[in-house]
Amino acid sequence: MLTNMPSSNASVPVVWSGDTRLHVPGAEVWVGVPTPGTEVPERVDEVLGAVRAAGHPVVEARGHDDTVLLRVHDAALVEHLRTVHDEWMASEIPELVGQRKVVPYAFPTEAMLGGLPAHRAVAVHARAGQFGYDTMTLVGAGTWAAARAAVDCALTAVDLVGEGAQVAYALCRPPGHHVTRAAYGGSCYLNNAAVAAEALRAAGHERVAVIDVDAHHGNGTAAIFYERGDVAYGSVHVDPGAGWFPHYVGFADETGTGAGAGTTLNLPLAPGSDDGVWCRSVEQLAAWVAALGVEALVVSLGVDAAADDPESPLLVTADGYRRAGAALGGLGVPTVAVQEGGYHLPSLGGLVAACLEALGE
Ligand code: SP5
Ligand code: ZN
Repeated sequence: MLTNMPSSNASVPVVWSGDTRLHVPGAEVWVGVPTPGTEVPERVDEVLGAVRAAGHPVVEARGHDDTVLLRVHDAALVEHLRTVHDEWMASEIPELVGQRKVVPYAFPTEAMLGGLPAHRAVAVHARAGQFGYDTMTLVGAGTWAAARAAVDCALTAVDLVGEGAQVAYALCRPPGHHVTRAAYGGSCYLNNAAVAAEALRAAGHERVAVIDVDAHHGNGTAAIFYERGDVAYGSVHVDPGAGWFPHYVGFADETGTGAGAGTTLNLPLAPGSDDGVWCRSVEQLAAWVAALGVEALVVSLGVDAAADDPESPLLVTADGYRRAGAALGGLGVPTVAVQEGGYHLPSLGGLVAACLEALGE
């Protein structure tokens, strides 16, 4: 076989949009210190290059209206993200302190309110903390356009599955799984995976599952579906109990409530976990959703569990991601994979391609 030929005959349509590059994080503020953002536009180029080299067809995202998006998120969050940067730039803040990206500084938590009813904050720099729950996730001039384009990528991938593809992959950026119904954070702005799951429900699949293999627990997706029996959420991630983001949730005792009782499964792993236990965990998640009788699958495909990734202490290899793809593809249900994290530019494209190769077989 010629070495410059695609190494796989697997063919998974890849949906992307050039607009996803418009979000430029610049700094992220961590423990009060601006550090270089790792969720950079070049991530898109790396993944595109790798999936093209592997022979997957690449298609442009089609525009979709807000119908499904507004089933997942509060209208107030969507409106905030759409308008907040313009409002920030029109405020005194850019001239006063030179900050041209939206960064919250105060948060209307129960700790601040102490039971008092919160009024709408007039100052945009205060309102930023109503919708953003951390200081790492800045909103710049292109953030809304990119986040909304990522939603279109996810919705187009769902369309392709509806049109007969067994598997489609959405090259979403910025990622989404940390976004709850009403607040953004964790380098995420709109929850692409939750939108994909909701769109699969709307397309007639009665039971849908999200399997999240990003290194971090997808607290946003988990919360959105925690009380629902029709969308299951399963995740393998670095143990928040070992001190890792999202810190407060993602523990094994979170199993769902109400109609969603038993439809959440968290598999936290110790820092330093490698292919053996990680792949067994992905296989356990696959067996669990099969037992639930799931008819369609969303994969939150973060590749930051990789050994070289700067944002997590897991030690997964490309072979591990290939085995994960095989386990998930083995479910044999219509599947939409959505890009989440993955920050090591030299390797992240190959990790995505390894997973897609097996997922599409
Ligand atoms: C989608 C996704 O993978 N989000 C990851 C969010 C976790 N970020 C936690 C960051 C903790 C501090 N990082 C310091 C590195 C500064 N660049
Ligand atoms: Zn992550």
